[in-house]
Amino acid sequence: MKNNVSRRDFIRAGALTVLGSAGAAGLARATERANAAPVSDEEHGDHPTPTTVGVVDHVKNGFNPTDILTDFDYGKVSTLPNGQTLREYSFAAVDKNIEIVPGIEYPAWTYNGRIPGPTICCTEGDRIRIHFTNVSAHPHTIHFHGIHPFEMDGVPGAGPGLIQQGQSFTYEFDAEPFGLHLYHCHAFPLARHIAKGLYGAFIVDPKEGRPAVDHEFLMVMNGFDVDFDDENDFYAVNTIPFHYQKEPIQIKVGEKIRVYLVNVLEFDLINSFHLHANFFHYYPTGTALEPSEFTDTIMQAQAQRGILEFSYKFPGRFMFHAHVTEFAELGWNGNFEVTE
Ligand SMILES: [Cu+2]
Repeated sequence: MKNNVSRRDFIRAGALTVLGSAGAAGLARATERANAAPVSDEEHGDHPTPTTVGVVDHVKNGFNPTDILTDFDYGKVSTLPNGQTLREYSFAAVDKNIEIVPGIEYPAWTYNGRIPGPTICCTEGDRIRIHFTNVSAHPHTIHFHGIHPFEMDGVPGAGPGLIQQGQSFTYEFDAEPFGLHLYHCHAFPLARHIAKGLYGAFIVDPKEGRPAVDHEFLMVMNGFDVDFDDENDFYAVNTIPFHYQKEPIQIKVGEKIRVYLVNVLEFDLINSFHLHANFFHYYPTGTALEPSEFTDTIMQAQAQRGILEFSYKFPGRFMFHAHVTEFAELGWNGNFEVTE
């Protein structure tokens, strides 16, 4: 069905009539300003892009995107009789309302009540064991990217197939190959199950490790279709639009930074990442220890991912954002605050 109302019309109209929140109205005003042409430099003020007014309730949401940058989860660790490291995780599929922008709650489907789900971290060759319980109102699975047996593929028709409400299953496999991967629900309709929030990052370190850095950050590029017309209304890194614009990521001049960047965006074919006033080394899928590119902008289709490494030469507040301007204006932009 072709909609006569554009996404931005929806945001304006929705903010003023249906959703009626001050925050959404603020976004509408900001978006209108951004769309009005020409806009004088004076009107832009200190804000290079639109933003929302106010903040979402991170406590009620149960997660904060600032924490998700670094909450790498190594699981409950033990050693198997054969000497192999075992990492165990408990995952529950949970229906939960998430406040995406101030005043707008999205009826999400989550792993463990957060979007993205836990960031699984391990070393190549570790045994991964995921105790999965579905307490959502819909059937779900966990499909991991990586190399594993058919019955652990987490798709309908493989192993237990769909995990129904109230049921459990334990996914178990060895982590390979090393690299930056992801997991997501593979129930159908697939786009809806992913867009609702059932995904996360799966990081497999090489046995010899990666070179030491000062900061490692996880960034999952996502978006939300809050009116269910199969078009995204908001875009973000780690779920909350504009979050790192309001709360810049704190780093220092010369520090080595590694970003694990994953694109899970549904409904739009291409996402992108652009770093201001800097260049980064790029390792596609993280499956090699030598970068393939030295650049300031990369693009990723859905489920593409890669590792970025860089340092800042100068202090300042530097933007990073989708180079698709529409995505940036609807939430996918943030800042690194670089100090001496
Ligand atoms: Cu699902």
